[in-house]
Amino acid sequence: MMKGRIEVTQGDITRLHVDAIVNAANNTLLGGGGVDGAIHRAAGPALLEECRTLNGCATGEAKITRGYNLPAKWVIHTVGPVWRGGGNREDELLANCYRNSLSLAEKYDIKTIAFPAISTGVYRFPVERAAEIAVREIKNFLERNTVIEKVTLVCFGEASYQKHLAVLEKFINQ
Ligand code: AR6
Repeated sequence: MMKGRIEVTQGDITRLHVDAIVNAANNTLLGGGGVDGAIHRAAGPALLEECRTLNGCATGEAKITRGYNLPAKWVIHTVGPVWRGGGNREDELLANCYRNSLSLAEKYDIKTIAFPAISTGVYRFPVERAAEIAVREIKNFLERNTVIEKVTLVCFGEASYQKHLAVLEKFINQ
């Protein structure tokens, strides 16, 4: 049953005491702005050192590192698509980010995981459309998986939070 295992919250993902947080990274995995910058700052320089050994990450794929100084034990780094109008496989690539991150979490026996709103910042993916993809993919995954107990979608700012909440309610009620 999916209900109760997926939640939407508002705040700073780097503060969460969960088994893993997901990073909305870029193809280099060598840091950047937004949530990526915040995660690297909070984790400390050892995170970048480990990231250097990973040889980057393709869009839609995911790689895992330790969390270092973060309260989270693991960081799952995924790379969302840059929004280029919607006709360049953006939806499919964003769905892959959620699916591949959750598969990796399952392999590492991760029970609680938090996602930021991947691609909806610097990469300009429309928030509502991204939220629909996120909730659909998480729901589909949780219906088949029994290891992951809780998935949190962490929104930055009230506008993003309200949009995600509306999408989650729609999915739960259908
Ligand atoms: N906690 C939770 N969410 C956050 C936080 C935080 N501390 N900080 C920002 N967000 P973005 P993208 C939200 O731009 O669009 C980086 O430079 C933010 O408000 O971080 O996937 C990478 O290196 C937005 O809702 O990621 C890449 O180059 C969401 O996180 C590029 O940005 C994602 O925004 C990736 O762009």
